[in-house]
Amino acid sequence: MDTINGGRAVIDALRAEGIGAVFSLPGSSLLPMYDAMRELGEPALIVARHEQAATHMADGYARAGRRVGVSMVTKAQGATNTVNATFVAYMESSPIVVIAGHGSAETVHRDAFGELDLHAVFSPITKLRLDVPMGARIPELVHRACRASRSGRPRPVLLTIPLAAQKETIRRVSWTQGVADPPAPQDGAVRAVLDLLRSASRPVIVAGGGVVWADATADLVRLAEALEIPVVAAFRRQDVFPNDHELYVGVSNGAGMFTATDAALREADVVLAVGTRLSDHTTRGYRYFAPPAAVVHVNIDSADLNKIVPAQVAIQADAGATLRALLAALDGNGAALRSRWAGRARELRSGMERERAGDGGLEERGGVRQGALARQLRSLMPEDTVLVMDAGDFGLWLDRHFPFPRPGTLVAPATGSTGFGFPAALGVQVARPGAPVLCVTGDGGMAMAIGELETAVRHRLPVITAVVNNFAFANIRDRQLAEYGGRVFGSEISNPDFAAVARAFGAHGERVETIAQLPAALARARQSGRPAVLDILVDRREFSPGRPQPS
Ligand SMILES: Cc1ncc(C[n+]2csc(CCOP(=O)(O)OP(=O)(O)O)c2C)c(N)n1
Ligand SMILES: [Mg+2]
Repeated sequence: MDTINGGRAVIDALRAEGIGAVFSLPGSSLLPMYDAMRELGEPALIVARHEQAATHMADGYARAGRRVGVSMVTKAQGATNTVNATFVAYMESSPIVVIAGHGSAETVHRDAFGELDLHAVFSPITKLRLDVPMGARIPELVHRACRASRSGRPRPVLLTIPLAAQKETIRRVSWTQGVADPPAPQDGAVRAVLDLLRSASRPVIVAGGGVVWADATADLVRLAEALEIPVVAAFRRQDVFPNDHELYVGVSNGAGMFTATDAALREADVVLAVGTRLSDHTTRGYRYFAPPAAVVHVNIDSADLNKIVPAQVAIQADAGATLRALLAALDGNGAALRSRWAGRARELRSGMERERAGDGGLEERGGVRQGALARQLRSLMPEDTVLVMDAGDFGLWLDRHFPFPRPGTLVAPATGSTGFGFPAALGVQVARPGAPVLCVTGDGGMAMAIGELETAVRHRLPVITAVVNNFAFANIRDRQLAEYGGRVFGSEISNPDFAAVARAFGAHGERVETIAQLPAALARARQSGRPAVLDILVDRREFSPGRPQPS
């Protein structure tokens, strides 16, 4: 009989799932799986310096590679360290599998070392929680965990595997599985959408991450062009539609959005919301899309339909399948419909362009200005660069001045979790080894994940990180300035020289004090072929677009 141990069975199953990398921090409960990875040489084992970071890496890997990301962590101590990152992946529909070591049958319910009710901890932040009861069940449950996380709405799955099961000798089995077709819309629903459009005079398309996961940007472009409908990207999902397209009118981001974007959403009478959950940010605090606007909501997860925004037509289906069904039903007859609103998209678009061009804050004034920084980074980095954003106020400048011409080139935390950016960028680089990866993070966010510089150096991940350094949690400080009578408290920080810190870790590091220094510094960073940190000293007094100005 062909036998292997349970740890090897886990790794064989991950390989069969096409998983190329496992992000981890070691613990004794993982060692049979480590031993199998050592022996086989794959998947690549990426060892991080904190389990939260390892799990953000798995998330970045999943989003950039459009496949399952695996975070492998030890028992309770390691598993609970992943909670924030698992929450982010849950809220943002990213398919990760958290594999956690676990106590065995002899110790369960005895509060033994590292024993905790992980189902209770993970139930609000995973779509499924599975415990391996014995070695022989490993292949089945590893495959089930991967499949569940990737199918339907992508989301995290927890899989616990006791050390004893990993040590068991089991029969080697091979696993084959069919992949179900993603759900397509009913004909009646497609006709109802076209009927609604016949009554529209100011329609808008709102597109979210579901379109990227369905790989359906080309279909979205075709539909938008056939109908000449303006397209708005959901919060932090700008890469869903080419931003240089004449029908793109901006991202709905709650604060600092272009007037034209706001107008497209506020004035819309028919809304085609595709592959988005219509979050509080995308709907600007649920103010958009109220009746009499008629909403068509397409989402693969029925739980998101009619949850907050009432939909006239609710379609539980794959974004790509729905876009293609609409195109087929139009059958080249979009012109008749669009005559009612032709020209509106062009008007909105030129309004947006005018506003962008007129944005102040580009001239130097005691530190780099962030509008200029975003523009320069865009023009200096190639089109296929994947931008990985952290959460902080600098993001509002990127939203206005860093356009995405290509789909799948933005990885950004719509949950606003600070500390996501740098580790996620490392996962993105693992998923796309040759691609330029640019991480833009604040000084607050960078310090939250600074130890991962060592991970980047050890695994030779040449991510370029721009630290927007304003010596503050500026998002918080600026609210105190504007809303708390200028009483700044607990939101200003001192920082190390991030460039020197990077060099101490063995990475490339440079300080940038004027925008004129940026092109050469960025070129040297790229040429170094190493992880690189540019510590960019920005104007500390600068307020972000859309934030209330201090009186
Ligand atoms: C995990 C987490 N903790 C706290 C916050 C609250 N918060 C929102 S923005 C922000 C400031 C981040 O500072 P920095 O990275 O320097 O960006 P800046 O706002 O200065 O541009 C903080 C602390 C958060 N969003 N996420
Ligand atoms: Mg800051």
